[in-house]
Formats: sequence, structure tokens, C-alpha cells
Amino acid sequence: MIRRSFLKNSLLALPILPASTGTLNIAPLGKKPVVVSTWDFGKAANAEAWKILSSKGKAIDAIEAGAKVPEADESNKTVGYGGYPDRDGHVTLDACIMDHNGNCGAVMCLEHIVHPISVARLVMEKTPHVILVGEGALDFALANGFKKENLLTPDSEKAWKEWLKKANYNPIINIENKKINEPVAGAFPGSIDNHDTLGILALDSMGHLSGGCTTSGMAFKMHGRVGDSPVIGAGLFVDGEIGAATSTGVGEEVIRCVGSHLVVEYMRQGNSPYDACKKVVERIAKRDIEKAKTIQIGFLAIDKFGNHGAFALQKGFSYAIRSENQEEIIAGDSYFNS
Ligand code: SD4
Repeated sequence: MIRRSFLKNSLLALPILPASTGTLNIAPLGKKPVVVSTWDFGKAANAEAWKILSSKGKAIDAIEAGAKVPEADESNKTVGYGGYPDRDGHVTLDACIMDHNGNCGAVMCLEHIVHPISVARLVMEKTPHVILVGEGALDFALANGFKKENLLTPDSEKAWKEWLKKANYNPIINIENKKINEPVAGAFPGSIDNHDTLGILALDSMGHLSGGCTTSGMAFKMHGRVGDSPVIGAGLFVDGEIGAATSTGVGEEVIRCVGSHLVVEYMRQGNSPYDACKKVVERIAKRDIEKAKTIQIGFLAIDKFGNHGAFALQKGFSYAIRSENQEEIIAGDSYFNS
């Protein structure tokens, strides 16, 4: 049923203009405002973002407000407070934000701050830089009034201590959509059940796009490891004239192909958001098909007219959409179908 509604939306939304290359050209439909977010839990983020978008607010404000929802949600094990720690027991957070004009900010390996998305936004707005990492990012956050907190919850500490018994780093595919407290055997970040990044993309009533990405990264990663999520071009990319894209899953494979930038570039060539995501997933699969079988990666994209689409390596990826007449979770199509 979910798939049917996806087809309905995408087909109705994409009038096909004469195309010589087999790709789709997208006509303006004025479907704005609209917000899309990765995974089932994107629905709650969208709801918060929608409060801003529906009252003619700015996409960038909607992105920050939406991203703060899973960051503060203790039950979400891969974003913000309550996120699983690295193998040394540190909860280290990554986030970035970008607007339609190419303004962007990111924090990497930030500890003790519940809302890395807000720190990333401050990096964008208050510094001449794009990225702050580790202690420097923490100092900057504290100097700007953020509170230092312990992000390692008893639940996450327990999961980490359990993991230490075998210390097997093996990402779990689709962990983002596992129910809270559902046991995840041997959960290793990025494998079939171990990831939970929020990627969120919004188009406001002015027609401006923005995006954000926030995560605690792969559970039990090496201390200091940074994935794709806070890397502009990899975990997120926004081009106000074309569209925006974000990714989730095993970040190393997304960085290798600068995945979100690539999705936007495929859209620039006339591909629909769905086709653009699919092409990047196919490139990742082609590079190392054996590895691709064992990991999850999903891309989500929106164009400047509000058309959206997603594609993943494995089944089980989903995204949430909120617009004036649509609020639902859509199952992403996948490269592997079993
Ligand atoms: C990372 N891409 O750190 C992130 C993890 C993720 O859902 O997406 N989890 O590589």
C-alpha cells in the first residue's frame, strides 16, 4: 500500500516532457511548502518543521526545528542524546546544515551537546568557517551558551558494555526503523540494523530549499571516526536552483562517491529525484557488489518544485513526507529486493 501511494505521487507529480536521453524532465508544479525526512522517525521531525513551513516560515528554520526532535529523543539510538557511543564509550555527534544559497555549516565529533544541528547553524551564521570539529566545536558551542551534558544514557551504556563482550563491528541494516528496545543482535552500525541518521530537506513557500543531517554515526565506531553525515556533498547537498539530497547508511561508501552532491548533479541533468537517487545507489553497488550486499545506504532527494523520491541498496529504507495534503511514510525502493 505504501508503495502504491509512492507510485501515485511520483507519477502524478512528474509530467514527462520530451526527453532524448531517457531521463525525465520535471515541470514546475508549485507543490510547496513540503518537507521530507529519512526513516519512519522522520515523521515527528516533519511535524515540527511543518509548524514553521505552514505559517510561511523559512526552510532553514524548519530544518533546524525538525532535526532537534530526534536529537532530543532518548529512544533514538543513532541521533543526539541517547545515541550509541563509540567503542571507547564516547557519544560523538555529527551534523550539518545548508541553505539554497550554498551557505553551510558543520560540526564533527562533537561531544556533550544535545543539539549539534544548532551548533552547525551557528558555525554557518557566525563564523567565517564551514566546519568545526571535536574540542574546538565544543568550545564554540559552550561560548555560545550551549549546556554541557552527559549524552550517554543508561540504556546506551548497557548496549555498549554488551557490545564490548565481543567487540564485533558489523553494521546492522535498517537499525533506524527497529522498534525501541527491540533487541538488535550484534548490532553494528551501518549493517542491516545499525544506523539512524536524520536527513531532512525542506522547500518553503518562498521556493527556497534547505537541508540538514544529524547523527551519532555508526555505533561503536573508532573514536574520532566521522561518516558522511556532516560532510557537505556526501551526507547533504543543497543547490537552490536544482534540488537537495541527503543520505543515510554506511557513510564511508557515501563519501567515496560524494553521494548527495552526485544525486543533485543527476537531477541537474534532468533526472527525477527518484531516478537520481537510483543512479547513485547503482554506482555504489557497481563499485563493490559483495560489500553492497551486506550494508544499507539510502538517498532521499527533492527538487526545487517539491517533487521527491528515494532509493536504497536494501529493502527497509523509508522516508516521511509532510505537505499541505500529505502526511505519510513512504517505503523506498531498493537495488536488492530480497
Ligand atoms: C554515518 N551515515 O555515520 C551515518 C550513519 C547513518 O543511519 O546514516 N545512520 O556513516
